[in-house]
Amino acid sequence: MALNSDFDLYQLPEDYQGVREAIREIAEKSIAPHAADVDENERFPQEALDALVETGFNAVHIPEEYGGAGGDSVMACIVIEEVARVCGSSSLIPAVNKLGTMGLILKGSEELKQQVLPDIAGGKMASYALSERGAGSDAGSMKTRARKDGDSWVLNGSKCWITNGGKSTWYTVMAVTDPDKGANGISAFMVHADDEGFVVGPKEKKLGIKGSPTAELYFEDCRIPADRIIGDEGTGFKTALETLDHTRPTIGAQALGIAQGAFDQTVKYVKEREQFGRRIADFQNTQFMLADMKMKIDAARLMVYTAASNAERGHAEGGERLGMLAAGSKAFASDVAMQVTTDAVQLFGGYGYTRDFPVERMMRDAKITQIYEGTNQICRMVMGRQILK
Ligand code: COS
Repeated sequence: MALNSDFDLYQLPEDYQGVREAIREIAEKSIAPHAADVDENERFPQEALDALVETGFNAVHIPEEYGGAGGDSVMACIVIEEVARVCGSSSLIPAVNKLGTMGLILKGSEELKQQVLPDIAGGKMASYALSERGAGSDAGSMKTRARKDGDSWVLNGSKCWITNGGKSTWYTVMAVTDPDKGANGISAFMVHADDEGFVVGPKEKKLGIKGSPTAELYFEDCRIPADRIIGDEGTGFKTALETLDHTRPTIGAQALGIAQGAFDQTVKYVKEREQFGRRIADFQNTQFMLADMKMKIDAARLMVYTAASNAERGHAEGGERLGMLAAGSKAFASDVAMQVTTDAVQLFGGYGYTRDFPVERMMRDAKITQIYEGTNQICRMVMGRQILK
């Protein structure tokens, strides 16, 4: 499909347009044909991983000195949006590779970056392990412990709802190193899938994004070298939250892609479907619904790309606005994705409720974007705190 009126709003510089064209072509040719099967059979989208690795779109955010494309936040969002437009599960490959390495990129030592980042640029994957069964939105109440033992850290505990868990090679894991210091007693570590005492639990059975495994992780006296800590001891919670300030726009981009995908399918369908002797596109009700969907998508796109471009500047300025825009763009775009995909199913009528068309899958996939990387309630709380500061 041509890159059409989506970009009436404003033009991204030419380089970005080229990236969008390239990734859209790959998404349509190598990812879209498998999306329904990946969902139906709850299987990992290996075809998507292969296509993304082959073309260097698996982790565009990795700096060039570590073998990556050195793409900025805007470029990462373009890639994620375009993959999500055809397959929500597959878009978690570039999105979670960024989430799983952002803390390291922001705060890690040069040696640790050298150990991990070339792997991810080369096609291995990374995940982010913050949440626990009893510590979801209240991430600071985590119980997983890390204790220093000679030249090692020894981790004990568990993490849950880990996107791409079991498929990833590297994991950014937050654990308590000093229980008396609250949020300032949490540290961040890089754990490798082959580390002693690292165990992947069963996969969750989910409503959507069924191609991306979501697993529990167990740390059973998991021993890692001392230099696998990210930054200083006690800074891990802040690193985790700063990471989310950088990656919430990527979830906004994923939501935006899902919404755009559902919208594109709907526009095509209403021109073909006839009822009462007319195309359903000819009814004013249909046109008004399409107009509302389009307005919401356009507004979400402006927010997501503003937040993404701000992430570059915000990082340089250490900016507090970064967190507010990141949270706002994620919450807004994901609410839009839920509304747009629900309206898409409505316009498809009975067909929309079946797996004969992709909008049903898109509606299920959209739901998680309102929940992960900070529920939309937490995102609003982050904004509220910042507004009233
Ligand atoms: N960047 C860096 N530091 C931050 C920060 C940010 N965005 N936000 C807060 N901090 C700092 C605070 O300044 C505070 O440090 P000091 O004690 O030195 O002042 C510390 O971190 C703790 O912050 P706070 O007291 O605000 O923590 P709370 O427990 O009240 O709340 C929220 C933190 C709720 C915002 C956080 O737990 C959160 O984002 N939860 C959702 C987690 C999430 O998104 N999970 C999804 C995982 S990925 S699927």
